[in-house]
Amino acid sequence: MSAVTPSPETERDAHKRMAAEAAVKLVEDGMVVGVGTGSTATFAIEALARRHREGLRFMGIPTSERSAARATALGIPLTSFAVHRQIDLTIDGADEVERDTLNLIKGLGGALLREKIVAAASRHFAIIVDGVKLVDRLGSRVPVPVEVVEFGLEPTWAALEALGATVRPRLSPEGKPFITDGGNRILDCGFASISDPGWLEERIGRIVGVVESGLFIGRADSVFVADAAGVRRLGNPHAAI
Ligand code: A5P
Repeated sequence: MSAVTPSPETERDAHKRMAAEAAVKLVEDGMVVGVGTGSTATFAIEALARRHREGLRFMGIPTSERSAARATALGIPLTSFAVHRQIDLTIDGADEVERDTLNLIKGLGGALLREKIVAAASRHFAIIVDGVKLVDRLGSRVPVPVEVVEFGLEPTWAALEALGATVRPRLSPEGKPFITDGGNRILDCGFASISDPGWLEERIGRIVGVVESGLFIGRADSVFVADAAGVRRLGNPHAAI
């Protein structure tokens, strides 16, 4: 049997790891921690597992089945909203961060609904990204993922187009319709450049058939950004944790 050589960490991966490590330093004994989804959040899960092995006591609430499985495999104790209604600190990735406002686009990993529920229940919402994700205006690099129910997908799609979106249904790597943890579909909505993301979030949310959008407006308390120059923290450095 030939040994599988792990692929070397790319520069971007190294930046994601640096941002994750910096944010995980915020975790304190006894906290309930929201556990994000995606490649950057996976570095945070690894750092959380290491701190847990070192003796830090905390419990996690995961934002996806994928992250729950990874956290469990690494020995992180998990809890649920049935036991803890409030989360002290959530650490999650993002697909775009608007540098002046810290508004976000999330959901390219497909977990936006649980991510937004977890963010809304968090006293502190920390975002971890590599520098490529910082943008002057949301929508410039990635579409806005919109989670919709399967029934009536076509009129929901048309309503999103009426808002100016170029709509593409999300597919799995096998080319089948992508199904979220909640059993819904995702429509990726290109808006080119979004001048009023708060207005857009509100208008998308009013469409019947929409479950949630990947616009996270006014939710991030701090953003850890890593690039070749190191890690910097944006937002209020004195925000309560
Ligand atoms: C998951 O649904 C997303 O919101 C992720 O947080 C986001 O896509 C960032 O993922 P990466 O860290 O893999 O870029």
